[in-house]
Amino acid sequence: MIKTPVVLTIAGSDSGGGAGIEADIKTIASHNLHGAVAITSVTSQNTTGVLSAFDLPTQVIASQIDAVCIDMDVKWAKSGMLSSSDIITTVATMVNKHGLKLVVDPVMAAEAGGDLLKKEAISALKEELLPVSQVVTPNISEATALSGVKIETIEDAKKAAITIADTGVKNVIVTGGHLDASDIVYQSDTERFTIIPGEFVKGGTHGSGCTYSSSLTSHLACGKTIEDAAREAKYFVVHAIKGSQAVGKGVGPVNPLAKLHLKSSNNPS
Ligand code: PXL
Repeated sequence: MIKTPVVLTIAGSDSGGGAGIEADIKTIASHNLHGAVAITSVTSQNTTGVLSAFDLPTQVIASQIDAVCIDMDVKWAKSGMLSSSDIITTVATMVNKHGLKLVVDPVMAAEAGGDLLKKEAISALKEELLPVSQVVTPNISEATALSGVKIETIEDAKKAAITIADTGVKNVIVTGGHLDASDIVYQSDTERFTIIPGEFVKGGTHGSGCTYSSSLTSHLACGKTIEDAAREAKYFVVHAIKGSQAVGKGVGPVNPLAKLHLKSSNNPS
């Protein structure tokens, strides 16, 4: 029997169910893979914003990662909300200990507002976690925070990607938000850029970054190249936004299961 790949998500919980570990697990499951979790922080949150965040002790985070990795054959993991430099140091140590291939979603803020990363932790992200990671998936504002490059054009995004790759991370994907909604994939070993074209779509976007990075990690865990995985993940997140359901009073959550429901029920929407 062929073993199902296990994807580990190391991320925060969103009580509103739209982003964070909740989005990750839905996304990984809808790629027909097994998702395992290490929760870093418990946020009290809804579609209008973050009310509070409680970070778990670093030993508890490390012990969740140990528990999963000593039992299951985990090759690929993704990280989301890692709110402090202590948590980032712990995750970097565990990535080395278990030889994980890591996709970093450098989460800094919630879509509806609210900081999810302490400002002091940005240097730990650059100095400790990115050097041991395979891919980082910043949006425009995260790419600016990581590189110091103000991004207004695709050329700016390329410059930011090269600067971020200087940390040692092998691949940088600057996602969405450009004038034409395209993503830019930079592979540092070949210095190759690939532009993944996109479209702006209407729908809830809360959790779109988590969903994108989980889909990307799932495809990489199945052996896809970084370019193919980036194409598939973009396609996946567009459907999750288009298929979002009207929930809450603020920024609506993406629906990572939208495509499954369309397939199974002939739902015309
Ligand atoms: O989408 C970024 C994100 C990541 N992790 C958690 C979140 C959010 C956004 O709200 O709540 C826990």
